[in-house]
Amino acid sequence: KPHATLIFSRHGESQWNVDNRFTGWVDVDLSAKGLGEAKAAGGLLKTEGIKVDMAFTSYLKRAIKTCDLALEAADQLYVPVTKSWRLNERMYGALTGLDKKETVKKHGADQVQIWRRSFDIPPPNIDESSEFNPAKESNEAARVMPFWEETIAPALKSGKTVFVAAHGNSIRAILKFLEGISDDAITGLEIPTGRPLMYKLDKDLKPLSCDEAIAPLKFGKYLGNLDEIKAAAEAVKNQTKVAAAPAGGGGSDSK
Ligand code: DG2
Repeated sequence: KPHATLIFSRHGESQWNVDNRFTGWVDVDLSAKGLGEAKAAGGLLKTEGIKVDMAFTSYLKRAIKTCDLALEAADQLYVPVTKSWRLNERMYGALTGLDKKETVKKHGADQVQIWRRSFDIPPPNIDESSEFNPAKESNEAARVMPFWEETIAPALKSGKTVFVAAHGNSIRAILKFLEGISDDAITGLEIPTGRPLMYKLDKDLKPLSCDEAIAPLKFGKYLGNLDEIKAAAEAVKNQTKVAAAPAGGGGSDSK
């Protein structure tokens, strides 16, 4: 009954994920743990008997290496891989390189949550003179969805099995569309590193139902141990959790 299969994986843990710094378009490498996560993701594809037809990744080495290591562990290094800047991470602008918790202390948790997870409000623009300035598009939907429309969706319509190794926010942009997640609910979706997330799709690319989806997802099935995956997603949320009262006074509605 499924017409096509789509598997996402956020890249394995990067060195700046370890350091808890906003990374965005900085080309940071995988940590030792991240290398292991990428291989484990490929091991799960193999265990599940998934044969990938084509793979897509970003222009950033943490995703490119994850793609290669996963395909190698799945014993499918022959799979053609297409790279696109459109699958890059959210451009973190002036936040690039900053410590996530220090940023919360300075600007407050609510503002930082908007910058990290809002679907249409980008972080503050990067300074022209910043060492991290690539002067590019920062809105996920405008950046990522043309690649979905023009490249990934046609492959799926022709019944292929597709693997996408990318980033928290570029994967989130596609999931919002695929699952029909509201602007509000999308801010609560956290994607752990190196965990394959599989969709079975019909001919119109509507996802088929899945009983094991983790809210707010309704259709995606994570491969591997669900308790571990929930804990890893929670850890991403906690990257900006600080004990102190929010900065700037007001809006101290703590959830
Ligand atoms: C992280 C995500 O991107 O950070 O740019 O700091 O997925 O490439 O590790 P990734 C970054 P958050 O959006 O989770 O803060």
